[in-house]
Amino acid sequence: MKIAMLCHSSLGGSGAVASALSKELVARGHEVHIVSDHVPFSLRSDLIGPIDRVLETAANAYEQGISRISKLESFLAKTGRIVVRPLLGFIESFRPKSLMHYHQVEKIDYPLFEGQLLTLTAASALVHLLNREKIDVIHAHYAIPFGLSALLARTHRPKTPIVLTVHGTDIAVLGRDASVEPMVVSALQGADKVTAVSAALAEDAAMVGGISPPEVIGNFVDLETFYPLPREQRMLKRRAFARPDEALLVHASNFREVKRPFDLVSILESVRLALPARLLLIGDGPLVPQLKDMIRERGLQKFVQFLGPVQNIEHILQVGDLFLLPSESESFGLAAAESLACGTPVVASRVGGVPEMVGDMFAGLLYEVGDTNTAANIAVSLLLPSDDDRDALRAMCREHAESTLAPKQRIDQYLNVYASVLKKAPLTNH
Ligand code: GMT
Repeated sequence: MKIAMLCHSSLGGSGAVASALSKELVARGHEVHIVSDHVPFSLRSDLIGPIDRVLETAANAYEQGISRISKLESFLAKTGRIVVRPLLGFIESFRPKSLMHYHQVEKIDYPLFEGQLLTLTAASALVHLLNREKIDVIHAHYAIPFGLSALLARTHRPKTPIVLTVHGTDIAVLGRDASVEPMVVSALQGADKVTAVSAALAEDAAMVGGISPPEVIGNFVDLETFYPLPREQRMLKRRAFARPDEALLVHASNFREVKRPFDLVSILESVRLALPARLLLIGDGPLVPQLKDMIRERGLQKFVQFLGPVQNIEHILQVGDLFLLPSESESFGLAAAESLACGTPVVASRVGGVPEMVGDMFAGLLYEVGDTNTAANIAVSLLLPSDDDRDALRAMCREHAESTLAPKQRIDQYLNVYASVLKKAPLTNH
């Protein structure tokens, strides 16, 4: 199957999910065309790594060969065409083929427009792609702009089915913001199939869009990348960030209001009343400057480290003692799920899809949004026990991840969704 995957490139769960899904689909022999404004963060090494550079060089060499042959072809145009055409076809069959492709959404530089018109430029990039390739399914991630871009592109190719996956604030925040809400509704109502990353989000999307509840396809984690380290190795790597007697709390996000990053500081402060502890912060976002001010005002600079965006987040999640997720709203909590797969327990607010993701086994580690005292108490109760007890808890986290977050079933579900929309639209444009 050939899938056009529209997704955000910036740091964040929806781009990470679209990228991970693309890799899994390619591994199963499907062809994926990523349409985005930059190469998505987690696909950088896949799409512009050394292998691609080698492929690019090989492809260029091939192109040059073709242009020489084309000259020869025009020279032999009158008499030799019959010989040259099959020769070209033969050479084409040796052209290096990759199943993962990237299509740049261009920036529009026209002084009349104040902002970027991502919805339109993404739709245009998609139209160009649809004109060039026999795309079977368009899979848009995030209701706006990409759900809408897909609908616009489809005015050129009316029979290409659209699958829309909603991820979180596209519904919970933008779906309730009068400035864009009608467009969120259009994206939800216009797609052939909507999927949501948790049951809580599916319910919300149904309410916002006036549609029947989307199919739930939870996010998944690459369990071979996100895995627990043996205790000795973990303690060794952990030394880069904390002393052996200090607890290491970890958080990763895009530091927006919805993530409640200031709660992290309050939790750290309370935990430190009971035991020595440090906080590692991964990612970047608009609230970072204010967060730094707060940390300074509370005299906690020595105990908080900002790592910024991290490409291989697993190396940090593996060494953490706890992952904190104090969000106001969270449809799934991908970084927390990755943390569980690394064996690191999660203390999180009881919101959205988080209870579904952590399951009954870890329901006791959830607290009401904003109740940082309870969060700190839970954290301390997990940090105080013996090394053996903490290792047992780490093993339970991993078991939970293996039984609920493995990719296979989720990829099967997406492929079934693609098959179902294709069945409904049997007359393709090809
Ligand atoms: O919706 C957002 O806030 C952005 C989005 C993203 O791109 O990071 O995050 C959402 O999608 C992730 C992947 O499905 C989920 O793991 C996050 O829980 C979700 N964020 C929120 O719901 C706040």
